[in-house]
Amino acid sequence: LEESRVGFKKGGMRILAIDDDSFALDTLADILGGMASIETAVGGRLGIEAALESLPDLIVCDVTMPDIDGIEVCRRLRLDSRTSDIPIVCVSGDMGEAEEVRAFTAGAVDCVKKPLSPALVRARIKVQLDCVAKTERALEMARRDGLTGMFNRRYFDERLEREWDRHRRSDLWVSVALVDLDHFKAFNDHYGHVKGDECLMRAADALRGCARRADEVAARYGGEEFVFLLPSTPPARAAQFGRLVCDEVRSLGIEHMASDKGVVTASVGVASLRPGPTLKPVDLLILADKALYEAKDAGRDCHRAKRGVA
Ligand code: GH3
Ligand code: MG
Ligand code: MG
Repeated sequence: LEESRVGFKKGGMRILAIDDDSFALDTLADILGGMASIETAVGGRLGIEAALESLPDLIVCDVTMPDIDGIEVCRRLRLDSRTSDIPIVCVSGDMGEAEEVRAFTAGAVDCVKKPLSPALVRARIKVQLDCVAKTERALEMARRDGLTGMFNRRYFDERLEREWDRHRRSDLWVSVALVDLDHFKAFNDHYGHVKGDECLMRAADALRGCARRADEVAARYGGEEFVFLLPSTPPARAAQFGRLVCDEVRSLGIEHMASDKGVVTASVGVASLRPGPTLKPVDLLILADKALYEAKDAGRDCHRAKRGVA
């Protein structure tokens, strides 16, 4: 869910409006209707539930509500990691200086006063929506590799850490596959860096296509190395995946006269572990690195798989 919030927006922006007065909600929906898709919730308790359920891009929340007031709604949504980054704009009829300070202290990004001026509300909300879009673009850039557009190592490491914690509570295997292009220094020396970059981009496209399950992550680990995160994947399936990756790179058929294979190939090291109390994510990568070394040693253009005992 968190993922879908920071990913490229497929639809438009979504705003959740919270108010105890359903007539006020209709008014708000009319004012904001052209700017985003509007969801409404009546009262603070339902508002918090709706926020957690739909993870909107922005929340507009009335301050004076009988069940849970808007300030408390702000505070609670701030404390929950799932909603803590969603900007909240407070709306109130009698917003004095002290109440405005309370709203900002609780985590609101802006305050608007009732009766609502449609033009002013739209202008202020637009500022917030633009800010959300800018932040999302920046987040997306921060987790992508510049050359290939793949996820980068930072994002991979974060995801591995998260999956690791999730798997620790289950009895499932988590697997990774390290992919290293063979004789790539020789490719650069023979064809030049520009062709080397093109080769990396083509390999990246092929590798991205290998990660078919929604929870699998393909990333550029650095240089001519790529890595896959394969959650809930037992050793046999992970090894099969390693073979598929090798086949995919070879079948691109990218000429490599400086390699004995004649085309660009990859070596793959696969590792599977069941996260135990003493193991860390880095142990899985160390294991994959050992398997990769064995694949290189066995003549390249092949995969080797290892499993660890938890
Ligand atoms: P091996 O088969 O043992 O993996 O040999 P190798 O030559 O692939 O490995 P080595 O680590 O010696 O060289 C990796 C090369 O990858 C060196 C570097 O110039 C190249 N490389 C790394 N990043 C990039 C990049 O972004 N663009 C280009 N064109 N080349 C890169
Ligand atoms: Mg390498
Ligand atoms: Mg290499």
